[in-house]
Amino acid sequence: MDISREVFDIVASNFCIRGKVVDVIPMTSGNINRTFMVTADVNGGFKKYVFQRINTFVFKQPRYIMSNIDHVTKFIAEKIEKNGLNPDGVMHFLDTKDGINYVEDGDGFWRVYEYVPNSITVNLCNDLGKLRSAGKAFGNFQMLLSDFDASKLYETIPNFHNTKARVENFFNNVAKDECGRVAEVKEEIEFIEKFRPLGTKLSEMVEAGELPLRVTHNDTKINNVLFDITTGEAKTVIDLDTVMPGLVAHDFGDAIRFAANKAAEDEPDVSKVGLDIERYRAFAEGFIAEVAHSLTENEIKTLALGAFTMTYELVVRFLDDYITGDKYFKTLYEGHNLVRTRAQLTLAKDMYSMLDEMNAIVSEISGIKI
Ligand code: GN1
Ligand code: MG
Repeated sequence: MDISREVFDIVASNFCIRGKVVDVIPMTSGNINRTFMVTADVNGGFKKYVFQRINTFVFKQPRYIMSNIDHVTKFIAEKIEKNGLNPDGVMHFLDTKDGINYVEDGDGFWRVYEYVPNSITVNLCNDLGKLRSAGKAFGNFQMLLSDFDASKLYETIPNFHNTKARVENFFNNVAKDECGRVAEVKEEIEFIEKFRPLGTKLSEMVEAGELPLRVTHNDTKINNVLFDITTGEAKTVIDLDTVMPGLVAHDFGDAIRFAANKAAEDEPDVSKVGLDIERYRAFAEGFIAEVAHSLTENEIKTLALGAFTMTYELVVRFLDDYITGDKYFKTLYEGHNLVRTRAQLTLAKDMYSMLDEMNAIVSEISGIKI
């Protein structure tokens, strides 16, 4: 490992973890931050923590994320306590001796939270019960924050899901072609151009005031849900780095993009990629049951389009990173971002061909004609 054991000892002592660090296991999921499961021997009993080093290329102002997280987790924790709900329903970040929830030193920007016992994350999931439960968890997360004062939040990554701005930026980078990679991705660029009107429709609707902004999670991959190992039910939603004002359709859509795909986000064999409509239905049932009562008709009518939009947006983002030299997303091998692009492009096309069916399912569940 490129980070020495000593660094973990120093971070642990900053967060007042009194025991000795006895084990550090890198966790591979997550395309941005570095995450480690750390075990400490506290008075002869082992206690587990999750240590994360924030990617400061992506998050230019990591203190802002931690301020958002502080507000959001405290707000949810209060609600949970008031309503007698399961305290595992929110993450508990540790404070340092100075009473702040991060440590910044020569080795980076670190935060620590307590590992939620008996919990597990999944990447690919074909268990419909789990998908329904994940849908409920993300819907519930949004409902818990429905009366949260959004003016307390920093916009940690401006225009994060402004697909229109991302496409404009992408074409500027195509024109620059700084790595000389544009010639080999002509087909993918044509796809982005062809589907630009549909892919940027939600951004246009926001500009026209046709969709409300709410406090949303913005990174609703199923591996950002903790499941109870015993019951298989979702316990809590994690990765709160991008909680910001956003669209309900983005949260629904990004979850579908990841969890209702028959293959991994970066599957090299695109013949395996496609939308599994039963997984889509299961997630939609859980999510819509939680949020439908508080949504406008336009929001419900754009949920399925949100899935296409987020998949289209990831085509743009992965390809943008590829042609600008792979600086944003962690890559595991040369060309990884191009493999991701092609998998997402295949999925976006599949969703496009199934949009009517996807809308029909939302209609059936919500009772709103689309
Ligand atoms: C990143 O770090 P992770 O894996 O939760 C990215 C998301 C992308 C996702 C694609 C801050 O999320 O927006 O959808 O990769 N997060 C950020 O897998 O850019
Ligand atoms: Mg993330």
